[in-house]
Amino acid sequence: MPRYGQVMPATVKDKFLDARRLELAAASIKRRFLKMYFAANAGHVGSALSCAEILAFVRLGWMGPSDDCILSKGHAAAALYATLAEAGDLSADDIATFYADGTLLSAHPPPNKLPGIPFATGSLGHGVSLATGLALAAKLRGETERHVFCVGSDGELDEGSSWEAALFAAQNHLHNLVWLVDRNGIQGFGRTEEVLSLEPVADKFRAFNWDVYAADGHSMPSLLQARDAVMSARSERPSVLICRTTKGRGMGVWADTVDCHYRPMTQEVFDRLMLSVADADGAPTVD
Ligand SMILES: Cc1ncc(C[n+]2csc(CCOP(=O)(O)OP(=O)(O)O)c2C)c(N)n1
Repeated sequence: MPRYGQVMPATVKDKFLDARRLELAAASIKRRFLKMYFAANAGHVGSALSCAEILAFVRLGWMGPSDDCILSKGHAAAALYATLAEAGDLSADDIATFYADGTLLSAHPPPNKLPGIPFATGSLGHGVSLATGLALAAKLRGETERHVFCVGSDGELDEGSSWEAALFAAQNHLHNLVWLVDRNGIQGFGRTEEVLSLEPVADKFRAFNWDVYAADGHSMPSLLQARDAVMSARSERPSVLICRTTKGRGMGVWADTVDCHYRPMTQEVFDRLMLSVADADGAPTVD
């Protein structure tokens, strides 16, 4: 199994895949992690389905070889492992160890053991601090081309540490930092707006001196449009991309519910989801 820092062979790691190829990559990533979750009889499927396109887009459609990406919502680890497999950084044998005794592919990403995963994540509210540190280091070293991405959740915006990092990043003009928020509107025990209201979240980020962008987090054309807007802005501010998503997209009655956070898939739900991403010639059509 490769360790972080080694040079890996790439299969689909061409920089800036176009929308169609990214859609196919996202469908393949979903097939991979659905099988992983089903074999492990594990939960967090809805969280992974929420950010599958975002992860595929960042890692296969935006990141360059010297960039970093932190999955702050570490409970969606299987989506990250599947994305790394899609990029050729993990093998099918690696993937088969998900959740097994002694595996490196644990329920939450382990620190500095796998390619593309420099830190452990899963304790919510810390990923963006880690990303902010990497972005500051890159800036201090004069690595002007290097970007740092953080894929986070909306629930972890309840954590004060998220907003401390936001203040710090703006203060230090970390224009090389891009935070993608998976805005599915659901957190551990209910809807975000009922548990601890975030809206108007875009205005909050603006007040913290961030550049704010919005996208449909399941649409590659929308995400690519946002990427181009960020890259052409030439701003001194960090960027946040608020991605509207559906938690558990495609899970039938469990979609957009707290249930899809915890429940392992039944055979019926697994079959339905696999069918929805089965057509290798078509974009996933799960609504
Ligand atoms: C600091 C911290 N508190 C609690 C948890 C337990 N936990 C795991 S996932 C989750 C909430 C999931 O909601 P969200 O963060 O919005 O993620 P998503 O809906 O995108 O899966 C919680 C509370 C945690 N991982 N870290």
